[in-house]
Amino acid sequence: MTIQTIATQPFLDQKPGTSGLRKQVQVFQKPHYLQNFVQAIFDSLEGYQGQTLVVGGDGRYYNREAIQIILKMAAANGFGRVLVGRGGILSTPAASCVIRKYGAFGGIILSASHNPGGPDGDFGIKYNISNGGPAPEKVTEAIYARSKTIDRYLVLDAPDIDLDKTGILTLGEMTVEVIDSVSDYAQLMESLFDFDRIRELLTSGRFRMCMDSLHAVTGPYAHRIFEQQLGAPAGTVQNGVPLEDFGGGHPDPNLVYAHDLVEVLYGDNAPDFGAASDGDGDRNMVLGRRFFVTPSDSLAILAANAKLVPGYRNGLAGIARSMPTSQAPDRVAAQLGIDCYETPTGWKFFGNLLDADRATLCGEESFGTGSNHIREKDGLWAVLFWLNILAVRQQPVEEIVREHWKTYGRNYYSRHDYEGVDSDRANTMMTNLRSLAPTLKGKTFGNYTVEYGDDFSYTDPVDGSVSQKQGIRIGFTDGSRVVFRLSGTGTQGATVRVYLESYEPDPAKQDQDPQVALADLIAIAEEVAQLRATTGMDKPTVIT
Ligand code: G16
Repeated sequence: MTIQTIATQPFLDQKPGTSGLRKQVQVFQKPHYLQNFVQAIFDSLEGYQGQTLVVGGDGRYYNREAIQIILKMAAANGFGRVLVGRGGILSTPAASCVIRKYGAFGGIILSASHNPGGPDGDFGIKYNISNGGPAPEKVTEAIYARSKTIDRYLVLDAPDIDLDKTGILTLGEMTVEVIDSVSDYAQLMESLFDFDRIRELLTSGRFRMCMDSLHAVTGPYAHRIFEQQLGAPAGTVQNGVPLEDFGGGHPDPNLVYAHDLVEVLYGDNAPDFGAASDGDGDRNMVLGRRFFVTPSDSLAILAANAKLVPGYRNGLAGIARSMPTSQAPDRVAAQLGIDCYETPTGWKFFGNLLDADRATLCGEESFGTGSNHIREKDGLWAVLFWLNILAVRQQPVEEIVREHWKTYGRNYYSRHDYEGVDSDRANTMMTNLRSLAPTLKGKTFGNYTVEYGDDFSYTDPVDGSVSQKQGIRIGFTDGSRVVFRLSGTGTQGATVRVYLESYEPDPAKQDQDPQVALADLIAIAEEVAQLRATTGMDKPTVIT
């Protein structure tokens, strides 16, 4: 087996977005495209010779081919060992768990998360550092810079390896360990949650749950944990076989794309609890019977109930949420006397806070919740957290949420997405908003008076790094907010995201439809951003 040096030319579009490099599959299939990016990652790292790399993906189309390429490139570049999930499968949280558990140098995760898969769908790749979390911006910027000058990559001339049997193989001088994709992760979950109590609940005959894995990566994890370890009846996990194209669906756990689950939970004889996760298993959606829990509320409720869960019994060091996430968790943090950090969108911004033990729980409005157990958000962890709370409190989901609102007030919340917008028009809109926002202070819109308008900038309290232009915020004197951002995870055109939030302390007024409660703010968003004219759309494509 010889190491080949292949001459190549840079692609100029390899700038990682909110979470790694995401493109259509056909882009990744272009000769040298994936290889260039992988070599740019390796060239940006120091000290990995002889070290361990973790590799796995969400099983989408092109996962297996990409893994074979990465293994041969890792061997040629001098890694000592690669741990790869069987069949090339590792959910994003499982990859984070494995990196940490085995002291790996880092990991490469292949996923375009919630974006559709298949030959005409999307693919993605991201690098995670030794704490198990997504590479911080200084690393992704170095990778991008290198991708623009790259002129060669190294690859071992070797046959493909068998990814379907666990065991230890060699590839040149490098060891490849094909590991069970589920067991390390399942063990970690068992160490955090009261499995006996959850088992009691799931086998009591008084409680039914439905888990929809959307034909994506969590199928094997959910079968093992819910059905085999916790005794939930067979059939509890639906769409539990990962498919390369996710069965043609859109593996995004929200009210629009997880509609099968929504129908079950809002139908006759609905189960007590429903959950879904996304393509790579880091997102979650939680439903009670005929009841949707917003991700922001979910984070707040997990924080308020953390002491009921063994892994968090000693309390929380702090909470962190992304800027567009509702301020519901802030209220819990205030009550608990702990800090609540507001970070830009992107899980990578939580890494330093978790490493420095400033935050224990983190969450985002984009259906991501997690904790210091790993350095990624974690879909099944959130589901188990909820099950643990339900097992202890023995109340329906809806009752728990309503009691929470009574205590802390309700943060009405909604996100309006306009997908597939012309990029130039979307960028112009953001530029206009950037100049307009600071001029709005003191201006009134109906009952609302603007308290501040800015473009969110974040200074990391641990390493002092500054991230600018993270979203236009318009805050009102009563704590309500409208936020505008462009998504950093799409692959076609631009997606405009509008985040809307208002606060209602009065329990008598906490029962409105959020779209009704937020109607004035929705109108203000239209007025300041001219959304209809910019997007050419009458209404958002997705409302969550
Ligand atoms: C990624 C990031 C999240 C972010 C989400 C949406 O999630 O890890 O932190 O909230 O994208 O980002 P955007 O609004 O820029 O599209 P995932 O699940 O796609 O990896």
